[in-house]
Order: sequence, then structure tokens, then C-alpha cells
Amino acid sequence: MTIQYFSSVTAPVNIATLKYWGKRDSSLNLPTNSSISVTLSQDDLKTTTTVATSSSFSTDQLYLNGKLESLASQRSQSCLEELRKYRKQLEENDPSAPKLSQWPLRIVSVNNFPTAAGLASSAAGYAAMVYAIAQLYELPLDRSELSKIARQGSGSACRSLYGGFVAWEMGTEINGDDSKAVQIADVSHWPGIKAAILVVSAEKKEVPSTGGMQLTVKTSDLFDYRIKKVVPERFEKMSKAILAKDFETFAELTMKDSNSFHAVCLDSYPPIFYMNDTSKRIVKIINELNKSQGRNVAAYTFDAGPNAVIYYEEKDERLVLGVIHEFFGTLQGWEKKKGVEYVVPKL
Ligand code: 2P0
Repeated sequence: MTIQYFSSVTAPVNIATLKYWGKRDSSLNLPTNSSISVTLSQDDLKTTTTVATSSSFSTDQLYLNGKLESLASQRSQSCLEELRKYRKQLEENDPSAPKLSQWPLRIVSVNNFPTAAGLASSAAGYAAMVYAIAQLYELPLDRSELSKIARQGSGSACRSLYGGFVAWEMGTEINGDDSKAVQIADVSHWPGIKAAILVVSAEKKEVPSTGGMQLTVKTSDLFDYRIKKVVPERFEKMSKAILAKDFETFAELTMKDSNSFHAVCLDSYPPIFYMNDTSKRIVKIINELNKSQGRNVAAYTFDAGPNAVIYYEEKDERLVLGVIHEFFGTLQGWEKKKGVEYVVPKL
């Protein structure tokens, strides 16, 4: 009889409110600045990954959304090597433990949202893969330790190991040992906060993040100011705003940081455009809404694509969704209306 071991997990998408953009070491995925994100609920945008290992498998295999994909990239190999290294240590300490580190893995991963459309699919994907294999291997590592492995797959993946409000501390060590995710606050700390995702386009993004950020690091004059002055101050203020449940400040910092990130993209040479005309319309609508209320009732943020995430507090849901409804159509699941589809995940 062939013995197989299985493990299955889900990892949710995280959406940065203080953006990671720039690497100081591209093989270890060490960032040029710390970042902050909000992890969406497990019930909504997520990756579900099942891993199996068996001595009867011939090679490592990955199926992503039903398609056989390569695991040959350095990022995937780094994650698998690290996880096997830890498993091997465990086997050396416990000779009765099965030698799973020597067996091939079969990884089956499914996203319930558009892949590579600027919706952080690589984040949920690598977080789920690392977490599933760590469970399969019964590794005695906490989430911060696992975040360092997931980071090597995709920088933003380290933040999806935690729920709620999460910081990725850039760290200073050359080997990346202190570049890890930590939880600022659990989602129950600020239960009233919500997010609406406006899917302007589900197409694959034109400029992949890795290449985009390397171009920015190399060519943008504004970039240095962003990482040395803007982000460090904003990191402190945003962490405090989250702990104080101060939506006014959180919203302002979130919108400013989205603007700052897209400004350094535009300042790259040749320039990188992620936002399109619909994205810009969303910015204007949210600004007008906030102005009309005399306070920030909503905050927009855009990643490496034209899709928007709108943060708001539950008490303002009717107002915020009403405005979105007015401009873009009904609010039923992923229904397509006037160029934007939207979903309101639970946080
Ligand atoms: C973020 N983004 O903080 C920022 C904001 C996109 C814009 O993290 O090269 O896919 O795999 O480390 O993590 C997208 O970058 O890049 C990203 P790699 P990743 O969420």
C-alpha cells in the first residue's frame, strides 16, 4: 500500500495600505521599506491549497487553477528548500518521523478571484503553499517564522500569514532573518472596518510587480525620498491610527500612500501606469464623497493594477455603497455593470 500524507489550508488576500515597492535584495525578497496591510476574510478572496506527499510520486508538481505550472523558479525553489530543511532537522531529532523531506510534493492550488490582476494572488498563493507544507511537515514554526519563508516566494505573501492588520517589518539583517510579518491588531480589534473591491479589469497586469519595482528603484528620483522620509513616518502614524481605531487618519494615510506609490511608478523611466481612467474616476468620486461629508468616510487604494479597494466603516456602509451603486450599478456579487464589478468581502 502506498502511504500518502495530505494537508489543506486557505490563505486570504491582503491589501496593502502602506505599500511595499522596491527590493534591496531581490533573491531574498528584502524590501526597501516596511509596509502595512489588511488581510481580507477567509470567506472571500482566498487561495485554497492542498498538498500531498508520497514516496510513489516521481517529481514535485504544482497545479494552479487546474493547470500544471512550473515550480522551477528560484522563488518556488527557495520556499521548498527552506521547508524541507526544517523538516529534515525534525527528522534528525526524531528518527521515528517519516522521511517526508525526501519525498516529492503534489501541490494543488485554486484562487477564487482573478489571478495576476493586481489582486495580490501571488501573496495568497505563496502564503497558502508555505502554510500547507508546514502543516504537512508538522513544523514547529510560528507564523512570523513561516512569513520569512513565504516572503521568499513573493514579498507581500509574508503578510497573508496573519489575519487583521499586519506589518511587514523590513528588517536590517543581510540574511533577512528579521524581515518578517507581525500582527499589529487582530480583526476583532476593529470589527467595524470593511472593504469593497472594485474590479475595473480582470486582465493580467501589463507590468509585473517584480520588474516594475526594480525599474522604479533604478530610475525614479522621487523614490529615495519616499523610502527614507515618507514611509518611515507614515508607518508609525498608520500603526497608531489602527491601534486607536482612528479612521480619519487611517483613511488619509492610506489614500496618500496609494498616491505616493503611483507617483513613483509614474516617475520611473519609462513610466509605469497601473491606474486607468476608471481608476481615476473612482479617486475623484471618493474625494467628492469625503468632501461632502466633511470627514473621511472612505479611503481608496490601488495596487499594481487598475482595481480599487475602498475601505470604510460599517456605520457608513449605506452611504459609501450607495455612491458606488449610483456611479457603477448594482451591488450583487461579481455582477458586471458599467465597466466595474465589485464584491464586498467580510473582514
Ligand atoms: C504591496 N504590491 O505592498 C504592493 C503594492 C503591489 C503594490 O506587493 O516581487 O507580488 O513577488 O516580491 O509581492 C506586489 O508585489 O512582488 C506588491 P514580489 P509582490 O502589496
